[in-house]
Amino acid sequence: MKKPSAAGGDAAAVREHALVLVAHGASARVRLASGEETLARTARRGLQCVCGDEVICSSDSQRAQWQLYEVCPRRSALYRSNARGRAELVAANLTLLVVVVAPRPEPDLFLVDRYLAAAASAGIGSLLLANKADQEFTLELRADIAALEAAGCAALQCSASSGAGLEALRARLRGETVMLVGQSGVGKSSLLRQLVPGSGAVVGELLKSDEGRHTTSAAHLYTLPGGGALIDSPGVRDFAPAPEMLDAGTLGFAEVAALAPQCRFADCAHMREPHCAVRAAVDSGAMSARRYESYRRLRRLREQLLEQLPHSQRKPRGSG
Ligand SMILES: Nc1nc2c(ncn2[C@@H]2O[C@H](COP(=O)(O)OP(=O)(O)O)[C@@H](O)[C@H]2O)c(=O)[nH]1
Ligand SMILES: [Mg+2]
Ligand SMILES: [Zn+2]
Repeated sequence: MKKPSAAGGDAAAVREHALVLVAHGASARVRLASGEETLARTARRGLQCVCGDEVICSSDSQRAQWQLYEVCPRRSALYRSNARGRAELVAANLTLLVVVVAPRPEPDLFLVDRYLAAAASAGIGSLLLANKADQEFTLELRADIAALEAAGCAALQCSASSGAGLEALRARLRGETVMLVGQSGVGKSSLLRQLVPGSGAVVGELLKSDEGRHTTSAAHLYTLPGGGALIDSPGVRDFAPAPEMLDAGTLGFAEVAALAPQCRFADCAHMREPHCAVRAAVDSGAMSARRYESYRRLRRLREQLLEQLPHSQRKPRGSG
């Protein structure tokens, strides 16, 4: 039986801001402003939250059952594209995307570029992290990393197994909301264990009370010991940016953004147009040919994905 209350039954309700640690269907593991962690169920259909979201939760006065009824405005949102070109929200409020590469498995630099492009287009900072510094880096990989640095991408080296470079990494991550991404096998889980002691045991436990469903592929938010947060997203391995979230003019390529004002046409796509400063920079060696090839591939991928979308959903951003 419901307790009668003076102000329309809501008088005893408690409201609190909370941070989403794991989101899964209609429920989420949240950390309340008080520090308490609890399960909250979304109050209505269509209310979508993701890892990293700030939300408002409410409960009865016993604080036993929490409902999640509002998602606070996001400072940033990282989207991926599903196979049909639709945007899927991966994580909210990230400030730094850490793209991990290693000598093995064979690096996929085009995947790295797609992550960097998505981060730049979303206003999220990025860091290239070369892990397994205890192994030998080929000349080619060194050159690829140098080209990314020349394009303005910050880079660090470390080894999750030897510990080399981890202090500098911790210092860089302090206070940031970070997501570690990269190919399977580059060492993301190993890095997580180093950066968040005890995190290994937590995976898979966070939502155990949620109808026994498993969440091994769901993103988890961990608190960094020095302040800040780290989101581990095992579900994001291959990655295509959501086409309508990419900056339509530059696709998030920093070199292209820097060169584009010198192209003859203001809407130059830097593909076949005459007097294109981007292509001139590639010809002169000022821009990496591999990065430019990556730009071209991403432009084609973006077009393919946009074509699959219904017209109403094509809302190219940027370039005006
Ligand atoms: N030599 C070396 N091996 C590493 C390093 N970091 C991770 N590994 C190994 O690389 C493999 C994949 O690591 P894991 O953390 O599971 O990669 P993930 O798939 O990105 O999560 C494991 O065998 C790790 O022990 C490192 O810095 N140096
Ligand atoms: Mg892993
Ligand atoms: Zn151009």
